[in-house]
Amino acid sequence: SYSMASARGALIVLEGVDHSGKTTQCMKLVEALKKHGKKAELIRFPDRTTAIGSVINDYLGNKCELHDFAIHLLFSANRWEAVPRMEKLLSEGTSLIVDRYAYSGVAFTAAKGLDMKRCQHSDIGLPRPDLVIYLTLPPEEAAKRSEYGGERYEQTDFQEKVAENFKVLQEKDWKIVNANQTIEELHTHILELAMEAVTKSSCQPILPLWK
Ligand code: NYM
Repeated sequence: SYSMASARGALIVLEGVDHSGKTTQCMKLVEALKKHGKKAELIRFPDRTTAIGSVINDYLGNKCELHDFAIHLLFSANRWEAVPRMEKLLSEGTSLIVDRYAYSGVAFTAAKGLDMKRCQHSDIGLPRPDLVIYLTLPPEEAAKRSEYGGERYEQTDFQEKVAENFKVLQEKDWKIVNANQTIEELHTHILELAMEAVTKSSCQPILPLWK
């Protein structure tokens, strides 16, 4: 008998500077995809629930200091430890909506002055997203949004450097979306892009990132 490969899920990443609305949009997107009969799950990086994630959480909360490259590698390891679960879910047909990925990893560490290529190295070979949605927002606009300045990295000048780095990492297939619109307007646009990606990627192989 023939075994038909069943449709895999899509790997969809939302990126953007802090307070661009990624988390809200990721949660709404998962719910909407489910309503449309698609299997979908939310994944966020850093995943603070693991042992590595708890060190990252302490670092972000200024409870400990780490060498810039050491914390960079922990953020990267926090993605690698999720890969087996991600691959399993994707192969079972569940689409993954990912709140930040390797692009945040590189954009934030490189904003401290580390070489961008060197920063990319530890994430080479991760599952490559089928779709990257990049939310843009002027940093001054982001700063107006709630609770800015709580964690490490939450300063306008640093966020400007991060935004510049995202531009360097940007690939031609990224969807750049202006986050300065209502939550519902933004959601409608993102859902449309995601539905398209779910359909398109279902019979395509998962490629390695940055290879
Ligand atoms: N961040 C996030 C990094 O510096 N490197 C990474 O690899 C990732 C995934 O962590 N300011 C930074 C960006 C944020 C901070 O993320 C916490 P969030 O999405 O606010 O929990």
